[in-house]
Amino acid sequence: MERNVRLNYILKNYFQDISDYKISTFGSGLIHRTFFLQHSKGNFILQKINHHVFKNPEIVMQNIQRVGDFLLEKKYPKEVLKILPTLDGKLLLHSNEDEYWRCFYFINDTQYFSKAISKKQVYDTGKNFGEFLFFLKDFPIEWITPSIPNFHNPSFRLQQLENAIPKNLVNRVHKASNEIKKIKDFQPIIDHWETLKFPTRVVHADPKINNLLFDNNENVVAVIDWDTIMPGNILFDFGDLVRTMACTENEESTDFYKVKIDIEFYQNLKIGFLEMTNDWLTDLEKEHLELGVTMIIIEQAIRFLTDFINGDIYYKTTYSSQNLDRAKNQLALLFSFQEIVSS
Ligand code: GN1
Ligand code: MG
Repeated sequence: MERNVRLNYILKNYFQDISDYKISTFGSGLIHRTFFLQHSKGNFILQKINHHVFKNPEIVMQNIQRVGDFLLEKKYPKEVLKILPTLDGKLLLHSNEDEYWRCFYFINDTQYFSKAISKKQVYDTGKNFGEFLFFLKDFPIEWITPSIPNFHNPSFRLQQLENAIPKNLVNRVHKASNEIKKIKDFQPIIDHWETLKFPTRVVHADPKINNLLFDNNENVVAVIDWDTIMPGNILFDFGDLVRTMACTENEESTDFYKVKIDIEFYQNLKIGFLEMTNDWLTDLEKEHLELGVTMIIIEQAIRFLTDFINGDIYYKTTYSSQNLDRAKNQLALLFSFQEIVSS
């Protein structure tokens, strides 16, 4: 179908009148296709869900709805994602071309960043994110269905890499040999992590910097991208914040020698995060915050490298070695973090 005809078909499911609207691509997500839609009814985020990644989009939308209702009831003081249902009342549109679409109300007067810009910003982020988790602390785990099984599981991800190497589907393994070796050196730490028995909590699972909306004063207005909210280990959430907020370069940077942990940012983030979580995290969790950071960074490096070896089937790319570069970037960040924690 031609682009406009197709968009009109999608929009007709959401609005009676589609004679006048503006639409443009939006954001920097690596999974879905995201659009900013301006319509007389308001501003919206229209998204085509990647259903190869999220194999059950209905579950994703149901989770989001339940989390939103819960946060509203608890009087969570920040913005809550609000779904615009289709005209016939559905949270999700399954199109005649087997695509899955959804629409959210746009949160106006906000901005997002791909790299933190100030100590205040990272402190606030730690605190606000801690607050988000605090408000979800009593969310009944059985109300939510994991949208991606084994999403944060470094051993499982390492196994996926091990499986991809002998297949060598697109003949790229030789280009990744240094990174494969560096990753395999982490096997003992990953094995140790597996032996630790952390509590299962409701977590966000993708709290990277560009999943936070800020106002013009750098205050967090909303935690967005709730697709992966699921039962899990809170240390991955803390780790992902550090991975993306306390770094000197964003995850797309290819100036690998510049990719480092900013110690002051890291400390500020941790102070903010603990302000909201210290009272209710277990000692085991608090003792392993740093290991959580190591685990999420190594896991992210593994995921990018595996996708490079498999031929870029998971993450969006714009050039052929991008996933390899992303893995290199994450490994540089990991080594910088290790230097900090061992000094
Ligand atoms: C993906 O779609 P986006 O950019 O929010 C990924 C995260 C990764 C991230 C790396 C469902 O998130 O796990 O950390 O890319 N989400 C999924 O930037 O795989
Ligand atoms: Mg995401």
